[in-house]
Amino acid sequence: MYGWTGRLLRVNLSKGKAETSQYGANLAKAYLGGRGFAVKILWDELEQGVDPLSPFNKLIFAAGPLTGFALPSSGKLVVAAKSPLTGGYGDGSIGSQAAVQMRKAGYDAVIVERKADKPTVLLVHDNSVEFLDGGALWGLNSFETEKKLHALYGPTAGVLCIGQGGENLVCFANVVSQEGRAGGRPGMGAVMGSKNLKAVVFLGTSDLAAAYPKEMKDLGAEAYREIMMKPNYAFWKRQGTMSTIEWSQENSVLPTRNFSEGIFGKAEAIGGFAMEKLRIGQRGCPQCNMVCGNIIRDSDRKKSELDYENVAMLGSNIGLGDLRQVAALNRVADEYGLDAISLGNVLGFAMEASEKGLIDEKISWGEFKATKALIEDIAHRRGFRGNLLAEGVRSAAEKLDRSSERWAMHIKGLEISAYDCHTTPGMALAYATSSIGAHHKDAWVISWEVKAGRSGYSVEKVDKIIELQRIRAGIFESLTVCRLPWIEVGFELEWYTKFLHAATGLEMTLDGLKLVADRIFNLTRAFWIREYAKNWTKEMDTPPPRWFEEPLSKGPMKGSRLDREKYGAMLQAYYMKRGWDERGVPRVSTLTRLGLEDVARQLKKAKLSE
Ligand code: PTT
Ligand code: SF4
Repeated sequence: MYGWTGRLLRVNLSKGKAETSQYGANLAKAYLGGRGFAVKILWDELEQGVDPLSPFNKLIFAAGPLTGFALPSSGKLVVAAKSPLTGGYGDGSIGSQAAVQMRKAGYDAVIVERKADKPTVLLVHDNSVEFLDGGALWGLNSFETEKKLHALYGPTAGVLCIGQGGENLVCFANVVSQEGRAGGRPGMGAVMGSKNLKAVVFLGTSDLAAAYPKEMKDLGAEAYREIMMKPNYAFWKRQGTMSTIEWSQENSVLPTRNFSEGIFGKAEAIGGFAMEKLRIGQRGCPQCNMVCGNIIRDSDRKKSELDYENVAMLGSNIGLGDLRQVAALNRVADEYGLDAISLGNVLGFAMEASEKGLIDEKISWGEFKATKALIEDIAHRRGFRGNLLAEGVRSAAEKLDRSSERWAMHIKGLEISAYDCHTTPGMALAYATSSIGAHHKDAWVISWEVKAGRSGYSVEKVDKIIELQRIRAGIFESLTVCRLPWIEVGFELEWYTKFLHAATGLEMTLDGLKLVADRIFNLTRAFWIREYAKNWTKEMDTPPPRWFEEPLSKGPMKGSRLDREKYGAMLQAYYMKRGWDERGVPRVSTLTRLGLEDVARQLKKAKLSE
């Protein structure tokens, strides 16, 4: 095969053994890589009902056939496992030298099984796999850990590691790399910690083999040039994702005080232009010429890399309007390896619970020092509140007071990312039907919806969401290239079919890729259904009551809220278009059409589908 290395590395941490296997072109063509490989492996190999933090969960690092070639923004991989936060399929995308080095070491994916009996660092150097004592690193934060590993293995080594959050099994701990790249929102860092795996280091020395090397070289050079010529490139380079703060504020969708409002009085102070004044540097993922990580010095004098989601969730959502302080919380989240989106949610939840007198501790909106101390408690699962919040808002609401479920802002257990949906039913549906819970990565429909007319619950919106899910959840997550060149500067999708051809020799049209995307999406859905079994209901695809019951009280969209009945009808229209039944379970005919006959058989045998 070209493009793909055709090799998987399977690591057994309890035995300290590793073995390589080959896979064939059929798997490659049917699932592409990244999320496609991850969900296929988890479906095939995980026992239904496995405890996500037990040795029997599997942690997967998977790249795609473009990863590591000299192509725009191709330095990403997917980290996946059954999620301890949601109990369903979980993954995240991470831009890291580790993606490039893993492929150069000769692997498209690494499957980590069982649990080491002591803290371990996995060192993968081409064909050599070593299980090193990670005892000296255990307890260090992600920045310290990475620094030590780079000192040992050189600056170009690819490192993925966890901070104290992952070690202490915080359910929304993620995996960190390169001091500002982080991935695996639904607790992939906790799964890594549960396996006593502190870090993975990749060193690869082989060149990747392309089917058409000359075409690949020319295309790559042309593509980098093309991106730089795009009209929005210059502004993107100035602000990256940070300009979304101003956009969200203008459109009343900036999450504010635990998603109770869509505008924030101090939005300007934490926005893209404020960031520009404080910026001291920029960095990004490998192979990228859009470098979007903007660094400022935080209120603790440390460097912190800012992104929209982090700033909104650790800023407006908790009522904090000082960008340097927001940056300090963001830095702490990276150090501990805690997902900043879920963290902003649990903090907002705690502040609201405090305001309503449901917890003893006083923690007020926008209070910096107390918030920082609370994050420390969460990362170490210290005391009642640290432990409670380390489980995420769904679990916290169940344990605290059932009335708080109304404003525990999650879908299927994953905390909502940074777009308030009181006024955007399409975005609410996109969150509700995402592959991993309430994340915007599968369908960021909101920018289109705001232009197209936000109040409607139309079939056109359903179509748009499905279209975006095919492109984003399917194509980008399986090729594991960054989607931002496409979204932010309008780098056309056709480029990716050309890249795929040059890398693999495969002639696949966009429609062909979308079919693969549907296969992956339905398999992911089947994974959730199998895990939740009899407890699966369509209510799992429904946003929290707050957006239906508590209208916005401020700004131009004052009085707006979602309509439950219309949302329900839109959800049913979505199911129908997807070929799912009225509970959102894929029909046998749908699975069969996608070549998932065995999945259909298994769901039927377990009496989970019609
Ligand atoms: C992603 C989610 C996002 S989405 C952000 S900011 W964003 C948050 N980043 C965090 C962080 O940083 N530190 C931390 N401790 N927690 C964080 N949680 C949040 O995680 C990221 C970029 C961004 S910045 C986005 S939109 C795009 N996401 C992509 C994606 O998902 N797939 C893809 N093929 N391309 C993408 N390109 C963009 O990548 P998750 P990264 Mg990330 C510090 O991880 O779990 O997917 O959640 O990966 O390398 O940091 O790049 O306004
Ligand atoms: Fe990474 Fe940003 Fe480049 Fe995407 S645009 S590859 S997130 S630096």
